[in-house]
Amino acid sequence: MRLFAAVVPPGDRLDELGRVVDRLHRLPGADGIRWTSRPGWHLTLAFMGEVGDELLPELRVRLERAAHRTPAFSLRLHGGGHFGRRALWAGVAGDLDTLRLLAERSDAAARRAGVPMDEHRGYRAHLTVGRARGEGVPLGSFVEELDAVEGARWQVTELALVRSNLPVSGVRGERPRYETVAAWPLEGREGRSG
Ligand code: 2AM
Repeated sequence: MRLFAAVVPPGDRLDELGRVVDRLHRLPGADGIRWTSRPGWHLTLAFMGEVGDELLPELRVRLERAAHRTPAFSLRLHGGGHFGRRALWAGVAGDLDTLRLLAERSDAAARRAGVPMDEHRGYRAHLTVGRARGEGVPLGSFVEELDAVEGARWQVTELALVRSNLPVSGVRGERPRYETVAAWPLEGREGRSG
C-alpha cells in the first residue's frame, strides 16, 4: 500500500484554512486549479510510496518508537506559496525544529524497517491545497492570499501513518483518498539526540 507519515492538524485549525481556501475558490482562474480534498489535509513528514505488507509490522514498531522519543510541540498555519508552477500550499510556523526532528525520525524509521525511501524530496513542511491543471495558470492572486494565512496555535500530539488510495475509476479530476491507518502519541521519553 502507498503510505506516508504525517501530522494531521485538528479540525478547527483546518476550518480556519478552509475559510481562506473558500476565498481562493472565488478568485478568477480558480477553475484552473484542482483543489485537494479537505478531509485529507495533512503535513507530510516522510513519504514512503508503495510499502509491502511484510514490512508493516516492523514499520509500525519503528514509527511508534519515533513518536515515543519525540515531545509534543506547537505549530500554527502560517503563510504559503507555490512549488514550481503547479502546487499551492499553506506553510507552518512554531516549533519547526521538533517538526523537522519528527520528520527525520519518521524517515529513519521507514528506512530501518526496509522501506527504500528513494522518492524522498528535501523536507519542506507544507500543506498542499491545490495543484494547477496546467503550467500556464497564473498563481499570483492565490499565492497572495495564502501568504497572508495566520492560523491559531495547536499542540501536535500524534504521529500518523496515512494510506493514500489513488483513484482507480479513471474519472478525470478524481482525488486520492487518505486514511489514517495508525497513530502514536508523542511522548518525548528520550533526549533529542539521534
Ligand atoms: P504534496 O502534497 O507536496 O504533493 C501524499 O501523496 C502526500 O505525500 C502528499 O502530501 C504529497 O506531497 C507527499 N508526496 C507525494 N509524493 C512524494 C514524494 N515523492 N516525496 C515526498 N513527498 C511526497
